[in-house]
Amino acid sequence: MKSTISIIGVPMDLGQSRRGVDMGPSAMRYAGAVERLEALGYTLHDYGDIGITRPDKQETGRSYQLKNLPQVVEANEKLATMVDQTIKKGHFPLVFGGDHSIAIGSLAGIAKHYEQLGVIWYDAHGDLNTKETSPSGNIHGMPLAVSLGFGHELLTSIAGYSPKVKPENIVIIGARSLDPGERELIREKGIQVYTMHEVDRLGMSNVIEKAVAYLSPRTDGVHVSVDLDGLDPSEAPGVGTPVIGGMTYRESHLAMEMLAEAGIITSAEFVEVNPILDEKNKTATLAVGLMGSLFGEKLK
Ligand code: NNH
Ligand code: MN
Ligand code: MN
Ligand code: MN
Repeated sequence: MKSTISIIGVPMDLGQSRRGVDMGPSAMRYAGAVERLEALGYTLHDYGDIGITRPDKQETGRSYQLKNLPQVVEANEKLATMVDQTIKKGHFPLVFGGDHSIAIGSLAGIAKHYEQLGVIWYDAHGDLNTKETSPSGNIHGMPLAVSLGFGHELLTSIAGYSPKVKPENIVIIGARSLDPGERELIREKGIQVYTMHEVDRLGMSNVIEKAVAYLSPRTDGVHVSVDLDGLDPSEAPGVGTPVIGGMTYRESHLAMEMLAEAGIITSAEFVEVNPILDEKNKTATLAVGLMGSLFGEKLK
């Protein structure tokens, strides 16, 4: 792993309907992210938070097709540029959300640096909706589809190219809430998905071994996108869309530790931490612990 890590915060909650996830970057800093990684011997650059334009009136209802689209596009364009610059400097980009729509900008900034970028999507959801299949109009349910080139053109064309990733380079882990249109896209494109059923049956250790064995030979870099709602809400209560029956604290640490051992991860993001819905910063603290494992705490 690179020895310098660049943190970029994206304090945005416009890709979904519940206020508070815009405070995620602060909460993870407060939980000691920088100190935790410095203690492992990395050099940290905290670039602070990117500026978010708030709409006059935030769209939150169910009737909107793509909520707060212009502002989500603007934020992701900015993020893509920032991420691109950190990679050009030779740093490891570590992005703090914000809601998961920011993965659009992360991947837009990252993917141009790789021929075959792999993606591990650690999430209760597939985030493979388009305007047509979305049950909510929330852009945070769409970033993986957008990165594959499906969705509104203003989103797919961020950073001036599309698609960012190929379906065969994606592995989804922890899914337990997939919408009908997402299931169809998964089937049609042959995307690798380890649902909670597979996590239960195989155990997390086998799931990560298989994911690493699958991605290693076909990719030249792997982005891991950690949506905290991938974990069980009993352990990660501070998220906007909790889904019962998720991955445990232990399983999640094991996953991060095994990814550290495999040495394949080249960029990461931690998203959907909502301090307003949290219990004494439990979820942000959990996220920072997972960062420790991902960056090799156990190997030191
Ligand atoms: N699939 C639902 C939607 O598109 C929920 C997505 N919510 C998430 N995704 N938190 O990770 O609205
Ligand atoms: Mn998500
Ligand atoms: Mn999710
Ligand atoms: Mn551990």
